[in-house]
Amino acid sequence: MQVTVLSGAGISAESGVPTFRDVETGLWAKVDPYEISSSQGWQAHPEKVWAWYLWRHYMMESVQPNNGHLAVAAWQDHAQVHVVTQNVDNLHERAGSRNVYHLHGSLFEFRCDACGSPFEGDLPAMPEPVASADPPQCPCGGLIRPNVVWFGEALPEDAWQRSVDAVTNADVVIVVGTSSIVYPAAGLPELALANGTPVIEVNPERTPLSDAATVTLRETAASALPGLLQRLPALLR
Ligand code: BV8
Ligand code: ZN
Repeated sequence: MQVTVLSGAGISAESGVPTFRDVETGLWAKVDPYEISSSQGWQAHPEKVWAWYLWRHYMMESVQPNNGHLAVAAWQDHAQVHVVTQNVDNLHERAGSRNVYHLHGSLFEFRCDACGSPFEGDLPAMPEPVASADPPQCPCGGLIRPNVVWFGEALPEDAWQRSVDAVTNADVVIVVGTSSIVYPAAGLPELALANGTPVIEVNPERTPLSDAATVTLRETAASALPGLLQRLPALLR
């Protein structure tokens, strides 16, 4: 059996990683996450965008995968599992998932904004979160940026293609912890449904996907995912 998981920030919420929604409450309440995660934001104030990403990068050292990530990794003993994630954290990999496709890039890769060469240097330290910090410079003079996909930027071709294949070949698609409003990622569950593949949504709140999903569970990732594989036959009857 092939299970494809589509995950968003909500799967990392119980690890203590703020979701895009929570961000408005934390240190970044004054910035709009959609503005700071855009190529316009980067062009306008790279030092603010750099500080936000570097803080998020370092924050990952103090959090752990939760029972939701661990359940998805454990499913690999019983099924072929592919994880398509909108998250830029590394918690799926740290939980043990092997096939992980990052549709929106990663906090753990950096590149030059001008010549595109990967940045292999030492990252500047960030003992505590700050609102502004100058990004390192590439020898070519360009600014170093995180390898994440900002609003208005194209998704990585390879991750996108692998994700479309993983959805097309799935026997069931489990959509967990995403508000399902950002495209083209949010189009993947629609592709599954159009192929007649059952889609199970796990989210404590309703989303634009909830009405179309085969099953929608108003539960959190860490509580719903551990027992979900066993519940599939009953859920999909
Ligand atoms: C593209 C990476 C084309 C960075 C992200 C106008 C102008 C320009 C573009 C557009 C436009 N109109 C539409 C678009 C397209 C745009 C888009 O969809 N915009 C939306 C706002 C309408 N998309 C793009 O721009 C994409 N690129 O289209 O390119 C193109 C093609 C060719 C050439 C050039 C260009 C790029 C989009 C990627 C943006 N980058 N992230 C970073 O992470 O910093 S998006 C980011 O927000 C996430 O990755 C995710 O995709 C999105 C939403 O976040 P979620 O993960 O869903 O999290 P959220 O906080 O929203 O929700 C959390 C959910 O979890 C909630 O539902 C909550 O109930 C639930 N939850 C909470 N706790 C739990 C839980 N669930 C389970 N358990 C819990 N405990
Ligand atoms: Zn360069």
